[in-house]
Amino acid sequence: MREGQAQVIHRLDYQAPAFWIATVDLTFDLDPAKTLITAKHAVKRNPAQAHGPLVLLGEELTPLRVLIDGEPVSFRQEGHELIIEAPDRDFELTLRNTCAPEKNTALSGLYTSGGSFFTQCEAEGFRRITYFLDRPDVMAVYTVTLRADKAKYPILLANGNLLEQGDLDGGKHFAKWHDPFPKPSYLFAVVAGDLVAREQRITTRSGKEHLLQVFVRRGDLDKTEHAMNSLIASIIWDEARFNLPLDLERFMVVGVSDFNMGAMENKGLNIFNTSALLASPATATDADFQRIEAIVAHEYFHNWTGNRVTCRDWFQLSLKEGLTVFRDREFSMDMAGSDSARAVQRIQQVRNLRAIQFPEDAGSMAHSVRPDSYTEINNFYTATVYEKGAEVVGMYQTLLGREGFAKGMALYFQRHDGQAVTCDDFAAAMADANPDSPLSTRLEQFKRWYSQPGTPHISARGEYDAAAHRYTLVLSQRNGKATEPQLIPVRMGLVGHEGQALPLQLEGDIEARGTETVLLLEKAEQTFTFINVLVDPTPSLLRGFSAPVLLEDGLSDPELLTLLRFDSDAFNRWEASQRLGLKRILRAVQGGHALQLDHAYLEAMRAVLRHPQLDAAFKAEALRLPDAAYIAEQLEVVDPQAIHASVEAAWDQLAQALRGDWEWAFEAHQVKGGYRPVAEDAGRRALANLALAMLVRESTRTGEPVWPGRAYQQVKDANNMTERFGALAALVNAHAGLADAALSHFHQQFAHEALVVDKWFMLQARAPERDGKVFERAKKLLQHPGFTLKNPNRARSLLVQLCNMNPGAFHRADAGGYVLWAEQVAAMDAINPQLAARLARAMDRWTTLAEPYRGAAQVALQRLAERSSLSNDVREIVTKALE
Ligand code: 0A1
Ligand code: ZN
Repeated sequence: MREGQAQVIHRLDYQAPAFWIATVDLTFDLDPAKTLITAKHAVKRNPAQAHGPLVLLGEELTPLRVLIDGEPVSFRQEGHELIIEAPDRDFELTLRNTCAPEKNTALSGLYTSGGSFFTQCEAEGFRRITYFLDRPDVMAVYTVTLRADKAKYPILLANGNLLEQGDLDGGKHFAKWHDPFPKPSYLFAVVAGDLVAREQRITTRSGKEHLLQVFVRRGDLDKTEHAMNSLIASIIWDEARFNLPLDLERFMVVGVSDFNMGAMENKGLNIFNTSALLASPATATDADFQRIEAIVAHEYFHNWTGNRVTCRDWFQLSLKEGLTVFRDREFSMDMAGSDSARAVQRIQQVRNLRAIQFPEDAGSMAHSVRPDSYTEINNFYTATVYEKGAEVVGMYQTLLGREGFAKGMALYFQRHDGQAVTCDDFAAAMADANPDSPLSTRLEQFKRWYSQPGTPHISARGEYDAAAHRYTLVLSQRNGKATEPQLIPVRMGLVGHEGQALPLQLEGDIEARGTETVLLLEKAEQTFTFINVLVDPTPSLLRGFSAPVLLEDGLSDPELLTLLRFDSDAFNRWEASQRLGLKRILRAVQGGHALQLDHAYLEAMRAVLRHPQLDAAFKAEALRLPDAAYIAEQLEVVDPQAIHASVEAAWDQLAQALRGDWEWAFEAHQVKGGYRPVAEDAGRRALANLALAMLVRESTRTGEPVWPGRAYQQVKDANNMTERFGALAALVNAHAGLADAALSHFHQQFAHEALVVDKWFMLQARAPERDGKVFERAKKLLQHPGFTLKNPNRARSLLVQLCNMNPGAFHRADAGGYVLWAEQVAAMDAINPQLAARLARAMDRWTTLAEPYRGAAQVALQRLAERSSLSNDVREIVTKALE
């Protein structure tokens, strides 16, 4: 638990540090119970502040000695501060302290996992290793010596290059590492343990040789090939696309099973959650393979966007995160290959944005991409900073074009390599590199994307004047959380009845714009008049989701069906499918009646499924119904059970009406031959899995045994995890009679594969609720011998899946979900505050709930808030929820 009162930190209070630390020399005597750290720092005063003590930060540390230029000096501790009387000149500071890695269940700082040592220093973990100016604008060159028992910890790693290693007395050994690049403390890392490595030597474009290593526990080496391939592909891509080479002789990646996030970009020594690193066809699904490729790339790309150029302060987090997510998305799209596969990636990004970031931006934790204040920075590793931040970077590219964007990147590195900078610096580089672009004259307005929270609502109304051949489009924007209009790039086209892409000519323009253009919506309301429009068009707006907004264009069903059939933009074709489904679900929920899908909708979905040209992956996305969280965002008062009932009814009816088509789809999309994690095969498996889910659902409803039997057989016989897990999910999600038998078979088969057991928990916690059975089962699983709050992956698989991702099971009229939530947040908070705070966010949107949920949620929140022992992390979330 934290000492002292939690402070609110404000962006505008930023001040440069009073001291700089140029070099850091650290020695670790590693022992799980008590590790001794000796630090030598070259400290310089910031000339702007010539006097005063040196104030270092430290948490959960025991200080032993403080020396200045070799002489003991007096110091005092106040809360987390170590206050040292310091001379008015440069000096060498020596510190000695201890910490207790095996007691560190928060997984921030130095901790043990599976008998090895790991560190996690972002955002403020370095201060849990030694006293330091633990802030990202203090950049130092590090030299690190690790000493440890040789038999228990044969591998000793730190950032940079290995200078020396050798044996010591008493069965110990040492390794000395030096990282030539100045870095902030949050990028520091060490690893020590009994690990094995997959190695690969590569030569990059410049002719330089590099050693790539992926370290994992013995037994996991056969699951590292995909990560290594992804790393090599990332290195090649960043050099080709952005001219950014690998700057290190050695690049190491390490897997750890206890980790709070996906992975961490420590300079030259990336540390990964095993769930974001290990994959084999037998244990990982297509989605896992894809996620691993993206995360390996993400961490690698941070080497430039984050490490070579870092953040001045934590308010600038999106400077590195939004940009790096943008870069990993571009990479994944290039890796996916075909236009259709790229569109599917975009669809998945947007689905995720809408299900997670939109609710965040409308809820109690709403904040801008560059927040103005925080209490606990760990709470700001959010979908807004990452995903909306990436959308903002994507809008630069939309406004500047790919080449203009690349020029902006080049200028950014030319100006800021080796510096700690701000989002304003990035924006300035983009604009200055493109002086003639629409961005440079509107930069201040564009920057509102960084400062204003909330999702802008765009409303669009079109009118066709047949006599004058004019089409008038009125676009307006409003944002309940912000006051100033934002600069919104609207990529669009006009589609004729037969699907023709109509030529676009705006009144007042000298040149025609082809069949697709980007309109700039910069005012609260703006009118765009297209001339020479020969037929009544259907507008296709926001193609590729060109801005992170909610669009209300009032399109009729026939218009949506036109777009679904003909739009040249695959994203908007998908969007039309979603809108058709969404409308029907909302009508039922708002009207308070049972959902009944109509013939036109069902036939449209059948046509998508049977379409001779569309790719399987696209079909699987178009046939999926919108997520409950996104549906809820369309409503002012949310009844989670009404949404759940409508969505379930829609699935039932799709399963029933298209039964013969699902059978065809299942048979026609079987992938022959060995497993390959490539987009085309993955698309076929995705559609076959959806078809199987529909068939098992329909058979379970009618009591017919064939498809559940086939699914059960597939759980037993599949030669890859995607098909095996797809079949298991089909049975569990349909509440089929064979689900239990399939679950035990699966558990038995994979009992020793922790990541697969996580899937087993997750599936049960996330199944669509029916008669309270899912909730009851999840509650029972809390007592399962394999369950623990100490392993973040396991805890998330059950609790986050249930509370944050399964509204139908979580929101109960008897308040049971909220009671369980409050208990588990409190229990987890005593172990791992960061993780507890994630779970606490299940209540972000409680104020929009209908009764009796709203009242019960408030009571649960208040009860939790009354506890005196809450961490800053959970306290901030709960306080904001109750504000
Ligand atoms: N910078 C990492 C994410 C990360 C953040 C915090 C962590 O520990 C609290 C760990 C990882 C990334 O973007 O990949
Ligand atoms: Zn990142």
